[in-house]
This record gives sequence, C-alpha cells and structure tokens, in this order.
Amino acid sequence: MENKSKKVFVILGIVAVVALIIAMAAYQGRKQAATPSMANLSSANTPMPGSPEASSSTSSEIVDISDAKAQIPGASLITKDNQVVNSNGVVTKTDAMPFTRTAPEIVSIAPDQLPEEVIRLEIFDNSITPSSFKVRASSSVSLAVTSADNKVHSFLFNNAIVGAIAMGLDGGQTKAVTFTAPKPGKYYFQCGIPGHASKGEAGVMEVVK
Ligand SMILES: [Cu+2]
Repeated sequence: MENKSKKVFVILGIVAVVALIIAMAAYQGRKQAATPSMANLSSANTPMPGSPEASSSTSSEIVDISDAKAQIPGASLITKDNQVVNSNGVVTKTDAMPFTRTAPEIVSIAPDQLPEEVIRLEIFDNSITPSSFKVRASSSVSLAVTSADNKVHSFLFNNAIVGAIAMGLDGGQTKAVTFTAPKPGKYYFQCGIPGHASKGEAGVMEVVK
C-alpha cells in the first residue's frame, strides 16, 4: 500500500513538472511569436478596443524612471517610491507570466558583481542553501541563485503570486532578479528539474509584515 501511494506521488510530481515545462515553453513561444511582430507595431499604434494590445497597455502601469536605480546591473530598477520597474517604465508584477513585459527582468551575472544587499541562494546536488529567507512585504528584494555544483538546475516558486520569478541555470551559472515582495505568507520554492526537489533542492521564502 505504502509503495503504491509513493508511486502515485512520484507520478503526480512528474506530471506537474512536465506541465510546468510545457507552460514555460508556451510562454517562450508566445514571446518569440511576439518579437517578429515588431513589424506590426505601426498598425498596433492604434489598437482596436479589446484587442490584446489595447488591454495590455491599459493593464500595465508606466511610471517615470528618471530617478530609478538598479540594485543588480541589468535587472529591473527601483524607483524612489520603491516600485520595481523595467527599463521601459512598466511597473513589474510578480504574478506576471515569466519572460513577459511586466515580469521582473532576470539577468545572468557574475557573482562578484552582486552588491551586499542581494539575497544569495546556492543550489547543490541535494539542497538549496540557505533553504529559507525572510523579506518584508512590499519591499524591493534582490535575489540571486547560483548553480553551485556545475549541474543544470532551475529555480521557481510553487505559487502563481510569484510565478514570474522563474529561471533556468546552466552549471555554475548565477542569475539574479529584483522584485517587489508579495503579501505576507510562506512561498515555497524548488528546483524544477525532475527528481531534484525530492532530493532536497527546495526551500521557503517567508514574507513578513
Ligand atoms: Cu536541481
């Protein structure tokens, strides 16, 4: 009996991971499909009401970024009002689809370029170290994740509220992101490579008031 239910959990886990990979591929595909349509920009200047262009431009807030600064070189900027914005002035949303224009920028970076205030996580063969960290709700958080064992890993949260914070890591690679911490709660993260989370590549971000 026990073995059977273990098997069911393993199968459910694999199905979840495969679904996630398909979803990520779909987002990537959509992004690539959107890029060549730069040629359509002239006709998109006057979007039809209700068209995707019209709804996306009204749903993303754009602010002045002249006083905004990057905590991580190349990543999203932080304004004086403590908003995390992209270089196009769009206010980022952690619940955006990964790699879309409202998603916080994720950059590949050399660890020695990271400033002190960045929270650093390292993924090893069977752990993510540290396995937990604490941040304040609505604060601007900079997070860097390193593949510390020279193997391919990924990093993602099991919660759509922070679904935009998702990255794939080559062996030895470090990626970093600046984002606005969500409402208080526990947000579990893990490596999305099949079999890795169950070996211990998982942890939790605790958001406090
Ligand atoms: Cu992994």
